[in-house]
Amino acid sequence: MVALNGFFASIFLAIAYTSSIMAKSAFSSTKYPTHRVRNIGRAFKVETFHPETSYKTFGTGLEQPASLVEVPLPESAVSVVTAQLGIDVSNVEYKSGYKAGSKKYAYVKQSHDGVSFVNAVANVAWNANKVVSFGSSFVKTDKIAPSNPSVTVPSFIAKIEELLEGTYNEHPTTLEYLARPDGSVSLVHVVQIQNTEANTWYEALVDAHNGDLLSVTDFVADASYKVLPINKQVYTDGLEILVDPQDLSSSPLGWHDDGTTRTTGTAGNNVVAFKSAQSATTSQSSEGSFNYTYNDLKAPTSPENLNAARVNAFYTINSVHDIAYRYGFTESAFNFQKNNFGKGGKGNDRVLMSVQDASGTNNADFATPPDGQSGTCRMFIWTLTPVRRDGTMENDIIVHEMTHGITNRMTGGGTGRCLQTTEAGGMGEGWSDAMAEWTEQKSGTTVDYVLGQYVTNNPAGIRTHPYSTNPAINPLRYSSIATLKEVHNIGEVWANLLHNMYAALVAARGFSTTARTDSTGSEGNVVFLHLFIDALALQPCNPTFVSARDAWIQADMDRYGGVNRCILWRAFASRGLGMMAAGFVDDSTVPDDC
Ligand SMILES: *[C@@H]1O[C@H](CO)[C@@H](O)[C@H](O)[C@H]1NC(C)=O
Ligand SMILES: [Ca+2]
Ligand SMILES: [Zn+2]
Repeated sequence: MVALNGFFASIFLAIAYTSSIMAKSAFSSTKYPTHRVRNIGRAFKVETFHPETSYKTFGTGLEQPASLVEVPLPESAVSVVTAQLGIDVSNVEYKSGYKAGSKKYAYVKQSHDGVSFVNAVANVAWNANKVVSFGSSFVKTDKIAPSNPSVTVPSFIAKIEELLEGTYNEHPTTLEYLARPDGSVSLVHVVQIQNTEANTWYEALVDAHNGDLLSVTDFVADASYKVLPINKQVYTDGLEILVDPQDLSSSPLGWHDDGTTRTTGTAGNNVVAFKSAQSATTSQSSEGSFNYTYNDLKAPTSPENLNAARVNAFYTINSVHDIAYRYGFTESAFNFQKNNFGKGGKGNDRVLMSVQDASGTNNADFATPPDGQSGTCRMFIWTLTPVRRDGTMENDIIVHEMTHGITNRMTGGGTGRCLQTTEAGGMGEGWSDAMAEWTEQKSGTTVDYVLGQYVTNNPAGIRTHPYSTNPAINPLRYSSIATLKEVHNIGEVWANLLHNMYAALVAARGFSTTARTDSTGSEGNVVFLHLFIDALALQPCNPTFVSARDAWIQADMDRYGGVNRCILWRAFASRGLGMMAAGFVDDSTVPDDC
């Protein structure tokens, strides 16, 4: 990028700078429309049932009696349902409906003795005051349980919590009827059971006459995504279909719900991934599934590839949101969300992720305005290979960009103004590379790390050296900055310091394979990311290497009582950022007790 907006930080300044560019189911498919078997927890299997739905459409529509045309929607809905089914108004409960131009929609539930049904519903649609469709899953009630419960919620809650491996979340319980596969109707207590660690959230339907668990609603069944998993780096590592990858501790309503709107496309509370216009998102390929296959022998812009790219962008930005949230990049710490759920900070600033952005090539960038305004990421197509490559199919680039948003927001309190000096901007590039590396290290053996090798089709990637603890592979030291002028080159020095710190912490404290969704461990990679995020909030506006180092030492004191102090000092000192380092002159001093 040449003309840089002040807010934008690109993955590398210009292509010329890189010296080395060469340029489910155990039952028959006949039950698919009405049943679903879910495995819950370690050993529990439950089959849920939804009575068969009848559906009629009426072409140009059924005339309604003139007397019904002007009545409110609930009344006309109930009258259509009672007429269609030949039942009494006391068996129909209006639920919701709305008007859109000349069209009207209404949704009702079956009801008995004033108790509504969970799974017996009907819907009516009108156009120009004529009924155009009617759907119903109402059931017979000749085998229905009494409407007065004989067991209470406290009498069975412990058993249900154990079965569903979660805890009751205090959401008010309800009493409803449940239609059963054998034609009977049971009275149920409806109770929400949640487990934020394991990412589960169920509605338990418990028999109100004997306390048995009869069915569940799975609130988390958002979608499956064919993507490059966050711990993989590049397209050639292989796409996988991931089911429900969202972390409900970080995104309580999942990735497609902002509390007002629920989408089935690549737009949600944390990010909207689009091309050209924010409305140009990718929709599910089938219900609950984003199953698009990227083929890099075809142009990135071919329709299937574009869809796959938007899905991967949506997935990766959401994943970084969820990981960083666990470690402290929350609403009150100025993160990017549309709805903040009353948890502080300013909302309405989800990330706008522009995929295959037409304004550039061979790069990517991220603009970080203040908290309350959306971060904007632009991903470009790379032109260095005969068939062009899409930066969106290389996760290190997406994670690098999203991390600009994290560091720019968390340094200096959400203003977006505090990584503006060359030195601080350089560290910004370094943190971004280090975060990409953090997501991709796979074991306690810390391996050297290269960035940008797929889009450039060059194993050496886009930086001057791999990140490495070996000075023969990466010789960069604090003093190297004296001769480096460009932020990405300065960033390499910082990223390599962070790589050395990471490797030392993992060598000393081990490696957690669940660090992305569990920030409570004592392993080195968990400790590293805590200190990374904590230090951002601690450090001054426009930090230097020296003040950023001091913030890491302080972060360790604050969170861990300083137990990692000597590990950190030795790592810093090994690359010239010892106690007396100043003015880009190396120093290898560590505290006396280290
Ligand atoms: C995804 O799509 C492929 C190709 O269309 C198909 O073979 C596969 O079964 C689908 N997988 C899922 C889980 O939807
Ligand atoms: Ca915000
Ligand atoms: Zn960058």
